[in-house]
Amino acid sequence: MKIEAITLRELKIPLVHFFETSFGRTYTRRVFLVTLHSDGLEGWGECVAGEDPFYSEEYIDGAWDVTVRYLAPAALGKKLQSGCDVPALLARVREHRMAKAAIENAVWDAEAQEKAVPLWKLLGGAQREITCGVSIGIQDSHEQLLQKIETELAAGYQRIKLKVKPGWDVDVLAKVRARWPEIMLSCDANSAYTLSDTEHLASFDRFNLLMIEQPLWSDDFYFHARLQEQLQTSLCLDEAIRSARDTEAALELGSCRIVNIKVGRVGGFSEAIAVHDVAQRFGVPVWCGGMLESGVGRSHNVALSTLANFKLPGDVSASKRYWKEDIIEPQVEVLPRGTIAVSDRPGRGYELRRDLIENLTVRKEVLRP
Ligand code: OSB
Ligand code: MG
Repeated sequence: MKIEAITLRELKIPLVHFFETSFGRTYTRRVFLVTLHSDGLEGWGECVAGEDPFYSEEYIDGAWDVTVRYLAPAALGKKLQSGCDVPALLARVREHRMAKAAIENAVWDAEAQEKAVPLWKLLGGAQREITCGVSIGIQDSHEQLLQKIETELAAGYQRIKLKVKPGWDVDVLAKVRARWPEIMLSCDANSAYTLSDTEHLASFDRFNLLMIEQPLWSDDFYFHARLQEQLQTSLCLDEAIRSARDTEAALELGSCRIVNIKVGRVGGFSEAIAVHDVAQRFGVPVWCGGMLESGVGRSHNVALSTLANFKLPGDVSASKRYWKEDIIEPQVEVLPRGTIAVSDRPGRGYELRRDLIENLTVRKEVLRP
């Protein structure tokens, strides 16, 4: 396929409920979508960068800028066979993985349509139903948190993940465990602790957590390995894993026993598959993380989660947990048993609601060779 034009779009969509992590609170998601135009086909991708460079160094306005100045010009006018060809095209630009992923994933999205196969099959998926968890942000009170957990468990979600930070951790986990001794429970610190918190983090062992996600620095493997030695609970890395090479380094060092894969964080589907394969070789399970995606990114996360080593419930939850109306049709729905059934339709398996997308668009730029 030849890339004839690329459309960038920013949508502004209010979240149904604010989302708070150790780095801040979000009420409205600025959604950055990329559309590739090729031979009458449209491939869509989502750049999952946040509004601010707090989760990682990428942020929407920076991603937009690097896409306009460098990434789109490197792709425009090129003839490609598949999504696998994209990393080489963009390799001259260092990092900016979320911006690159939006373009690469849009190529995969178009390729699946062109070949009339479901995207999940094109990626090498093997599971017809994926298991789902939820990530629950820091709340204004313990009561509100318990109420939220109750709602999500009633909806069928198989794993509850709580955001934690110093001051919102042991008391919260103790209350949740006292009420639900058996549920699959994990926590995510988004780098809120340091090695001097080792004893404190070791005290989480009594909560029988599935994992503690990214407790230490966002770029660290070595000190996570030192911490892992001191804990019974498995560590999981999110922020620190940016590539298959990172995954190999982390697993050789013993920095974690579980890996979170976010396709944006690692730069696109090709690298996400490579991360998955490395973890599989080490016998380490992976799960699909989330970045408060709109339906475009969400449908891509669903497709990725069908690969065989996605063995733990992901943060890939129903559209309605995030949005009053998602921009795809049907919405992503979670069955009462806590799974999403994967569609056999060609492509991403969800249609775009173009009128809604148009109405939500606050910025648009069309780029040509
Ligand atoms: O660390 O997994 C994270 C959201 C934004 C940034 C980072 C993270 C998250 C989530 C939400 O945990 C996952 C989701 O429901 O999309
Ligand atoms: Mg995380």
